[in-house]
Amino acid sequence: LWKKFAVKEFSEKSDFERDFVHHIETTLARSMYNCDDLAAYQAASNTVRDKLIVEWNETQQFQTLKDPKRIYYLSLEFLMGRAMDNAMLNAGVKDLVKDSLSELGFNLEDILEQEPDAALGNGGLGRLAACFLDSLSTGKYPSWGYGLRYQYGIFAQRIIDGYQVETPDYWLTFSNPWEIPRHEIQIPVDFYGFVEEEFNPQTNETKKIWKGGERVIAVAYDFPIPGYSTKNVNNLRLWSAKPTTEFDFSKFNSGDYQNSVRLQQRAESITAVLYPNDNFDQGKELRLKQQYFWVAASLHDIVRRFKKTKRPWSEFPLQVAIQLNDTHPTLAIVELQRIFIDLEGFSWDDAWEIVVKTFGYTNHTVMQEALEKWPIPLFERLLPRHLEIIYTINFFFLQQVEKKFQSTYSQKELENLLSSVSVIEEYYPKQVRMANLAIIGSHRVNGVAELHSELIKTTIFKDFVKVYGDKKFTNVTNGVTPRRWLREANPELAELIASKLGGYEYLLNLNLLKNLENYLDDKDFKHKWDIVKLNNKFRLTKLIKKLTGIEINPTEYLFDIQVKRIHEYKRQQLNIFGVIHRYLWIKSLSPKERKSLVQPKVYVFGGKSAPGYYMAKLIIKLINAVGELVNNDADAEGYLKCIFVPDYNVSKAQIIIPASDISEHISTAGTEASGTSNMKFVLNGGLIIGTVDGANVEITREIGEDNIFLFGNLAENVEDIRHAHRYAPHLELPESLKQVFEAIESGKFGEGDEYKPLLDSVRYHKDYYLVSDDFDSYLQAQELIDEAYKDRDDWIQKSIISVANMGFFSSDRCIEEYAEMIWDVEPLERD
Ligand code: 26Y
Repeated sequence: LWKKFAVKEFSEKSDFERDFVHHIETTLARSMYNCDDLAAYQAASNTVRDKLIVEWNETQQFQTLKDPKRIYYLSLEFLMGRAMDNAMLNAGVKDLVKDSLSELGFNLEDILEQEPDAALGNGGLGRLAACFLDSLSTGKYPSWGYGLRYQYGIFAQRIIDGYQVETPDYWLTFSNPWEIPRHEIQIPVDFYGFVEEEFNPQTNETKKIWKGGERVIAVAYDFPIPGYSTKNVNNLRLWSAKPTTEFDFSKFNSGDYQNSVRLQQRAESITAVLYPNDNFDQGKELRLKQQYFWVAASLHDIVRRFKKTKRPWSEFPLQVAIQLNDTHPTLAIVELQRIFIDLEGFSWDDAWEIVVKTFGYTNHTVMQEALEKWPIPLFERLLPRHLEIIYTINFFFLQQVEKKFQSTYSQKELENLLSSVSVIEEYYPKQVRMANLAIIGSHRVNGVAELHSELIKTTIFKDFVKVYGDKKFTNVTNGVTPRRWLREANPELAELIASKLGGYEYLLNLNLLKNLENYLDDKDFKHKWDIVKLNNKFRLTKLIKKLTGIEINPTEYLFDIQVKRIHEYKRQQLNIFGVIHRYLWIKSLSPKERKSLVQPKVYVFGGKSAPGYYMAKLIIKLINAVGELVNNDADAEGYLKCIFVPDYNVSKAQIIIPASDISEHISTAGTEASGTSNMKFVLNGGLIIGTVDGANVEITREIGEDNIFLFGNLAENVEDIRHAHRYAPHLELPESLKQVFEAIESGKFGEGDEYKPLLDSVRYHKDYYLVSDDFDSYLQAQELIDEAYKDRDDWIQKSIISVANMGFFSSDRCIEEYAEMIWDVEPLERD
């Protein structure tokens, strides 16, 4: 009977309009007579959402029926950005919605602007997870994302007097139509407490029982993830912390009412806020709590789903693949082992075999300060049983290592090897090394670009290669979704490409872009290509005007853009020193010389610094101070602009990236694991200036070295150069950089003293990031860019060839590689 009442999805304008008005009048309890853009956004998004949910339900039911192997992607960050535009494009209803809204008197673009970004991530790692979800759905892989539903995403950045000021990002002010609260799914998670031994007289065995001391409830919130051009809708499940309703009566009765309320509030604080550190470990107790809360709830869910199928446990790794997005979810390895031995009664070895087959670990950094370590005393208090299990894992592992090497290694060599691969670092206090645990507990470990995957094998994890050989270590070069990063961000370019390639098929098979090379002599096409870039520059200058008040006429300028987290290793300081150098040069020229020699440039910066990262904040201040001077100097007018776009986020990236002529990916060689914005920029027809680092290497291989501006020292030489710096009596700066430092110290950019730490880190503190070594090479590459830009026809040619060869960097390719090499899963087509 009920089937006849099944929800009807809209498929025509009149259906959409009916549902829209319905939501205005009932869901929002408003009237069409006073419906502003915000209300229209809410009604429109609810209408699109309803369509998704129907498909989401069917996908989930179908998967339950077929019971395929599923992928579980565990990430503490999902930097999703906005959902509405993506949902419409993936479902193929954007034009319909646009026309319907227009008939009702609304402008779709204005309405889309109402949606707050879901900014539940810091940068590259979080955005990668979001691209992966898109590709997993599009590729029809049965998969779930698991994360935390932070009430506060990454902070909103304001620039006040040139300084970064953080303000809370409470993104849930208006009810969020893109999430479905599952109040019925409540999973208890315990912390603290103690471990008891229980003797079982029947089996003559003692069992360890963890009695937790503090209980928190995990409530599920589900976010439907639509695929492009498929009815497959996967699920992202984010957990929110809630207090238990079991009130602490002992406290209550003793009149300590306030304290028992405080305990309840403490529970909610677990999912209150995303930690705003990128590539920097602080080791805070609340962060460890977040990790366990999320991991425990997710595994409970995964194990429950498996148990429902009544399959034997031996089939667990045939049905379940869990991918660890960096070490943040490494506790999942320990938790699964605990479930198997403490709760399900497995032997240690049987349990461990299943655990290792289940997990894969992706490493995203080689930098020491980003490797997670937890002090043992903290661990022992918060998760006493897990620490015991870690000791046991480590004990068996070290035993195995010892056995393998005792006959060939000297005592000393063996000791060194053991202490390097041990999960426990002998330090004051001792620490748990999460990366070592992740490697030992996974069947595959991957880096995120070729160079990076080689580096982890030869540097931070080299001793594990001795133990396991190198088969356990593999590479999956990152990718980005062309749906968001081409079609959604750059509709004009996407359409121009579609007009040549016979439609949008290339969004599903990005290698088809290769066919653009057939049009390299097509004058009309190249002209249109140029116009699209100019239009995108106009779109960006409008945004810049709105955010900073600064007006720029884009027709005259080359746009040079660096947007990413602010970090010393990413070297925004190198870029801004370069801008100062250019400014000094322009000042030294006569008006006539300027006219003939200077390529007008706008330098655009954007990105957030971790709130406690003093040096990064100083770099932001310097960029703004340079902008203040340069943008108001008549001598530089028409030649140089320097803009800091405040509050860089995903939706701003979608406007900024398509507008670049050149973007900067200039990390010290060997420090940027991959980078993904480099891929986005090139996919949008921008060229790049970069070091031989991360995915720049593979981008060069794909697009050809004539189409990229590489500079700087190579990764293989960085350690030697650092060594030389350490032992040099003083560091000799290049003339070019001396001039820049003098200008800064002369007080041109405000109080010269203020930037002393920044200059000193180069001059007196060993220049760890090789700014002085790479500076002249950087300036030369910039000159080559100016030269190349003069030949506009050739520049456009370079741009088209680059785009034509970016097929490899689709996250669809990336997910296929994971599926084959790590997860052993197949797509499941809904019939
Ligand atoms: C330890 C904890 C505080 C922490 C939090 C966030 C550690 C690291 C991170 C974030 C790391 C990150 O975003 N890494 C980036 O991952 C991208 C996707 O693989 C790479 O493209 C990029 O090079 C790398 O820096």
